[in-house]
Amino acid sequence: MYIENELKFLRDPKNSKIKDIINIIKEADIYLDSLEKENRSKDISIIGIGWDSNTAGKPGARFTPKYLINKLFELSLHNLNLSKTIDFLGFIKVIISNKDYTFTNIKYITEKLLNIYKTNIFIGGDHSITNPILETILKKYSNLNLIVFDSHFDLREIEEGVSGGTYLIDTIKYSIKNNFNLNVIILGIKESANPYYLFENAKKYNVNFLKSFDIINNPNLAIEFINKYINKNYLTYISIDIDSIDSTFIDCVNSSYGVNLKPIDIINIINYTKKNYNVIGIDIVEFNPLVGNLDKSLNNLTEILYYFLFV
Ligand SMILES: [Mn+2]
Repeated sequence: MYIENELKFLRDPKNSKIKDIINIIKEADIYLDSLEKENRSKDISIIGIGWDSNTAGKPGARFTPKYLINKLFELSLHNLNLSKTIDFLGFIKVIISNKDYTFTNIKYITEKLLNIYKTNIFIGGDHSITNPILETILKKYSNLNLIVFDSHFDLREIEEGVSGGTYLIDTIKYSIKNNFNLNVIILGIKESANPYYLFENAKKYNVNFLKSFDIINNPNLAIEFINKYINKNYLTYISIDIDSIDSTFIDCVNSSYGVNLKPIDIINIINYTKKNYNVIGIDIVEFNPLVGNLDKSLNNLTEILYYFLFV
């Protein structure tokens, strides 16, 4: 054979890749409907949400799901005996600049996913997508632990326009209004990223937080903090804002704050939480492939997702 269909540099038939064990679902709407109807339960879903119309910075996070999925699929699989099944469902339909349509869609799909999957992985998008996901989870379970990796509180009170910096205050207000219990733990707060009144808002709304430098100086502190403040009777959701990661590792982000958490710290904290508490969902938000060094940043981000799924 002198000509091949594909350009190949490595011919290793045993080079098993992630995409070989993930179920790539073609007709996800029909698939989810039939699973729901038959009351079937499944392990893990992965779904993209390419929404970035709420960013005050440079748009681009809408492209993250595609890049991240492609990168993940090409990684090697170190263990063929996976006990869990993973479905990649595709991308939630978004209409850029139509927030009502898009958020209604996110809620509609999230509700279905909660009925079927034990763990759901949402790949954003800007941080505003976390709001419709959390509102749907709270509506179903009433109580929830939320662990956030973020340089920001996202408790801003803006006068006009849209911003990713308000998702948490919006969700907390929704939770209070409906008598739900949202127990918030933020890891990675940077002083230089938050005006004084947000520290006051954190206090006012009982948001427990650890500063970035405290975790950098003592990574075990984050685990002690989680054990202290988590409610063991609640399910847990994790939200990873990429701006909590040191720019040496990931700089594909609109608002970068230099010295910050290392990917290995985040991997260890997530792994501990996953093993000790009931994590029903996780999102990755605010990664922007249109700024920074994409190759480097994507490698580091994919590692976090790989270790959450396979190790
Ligand atoms: Mn942030």
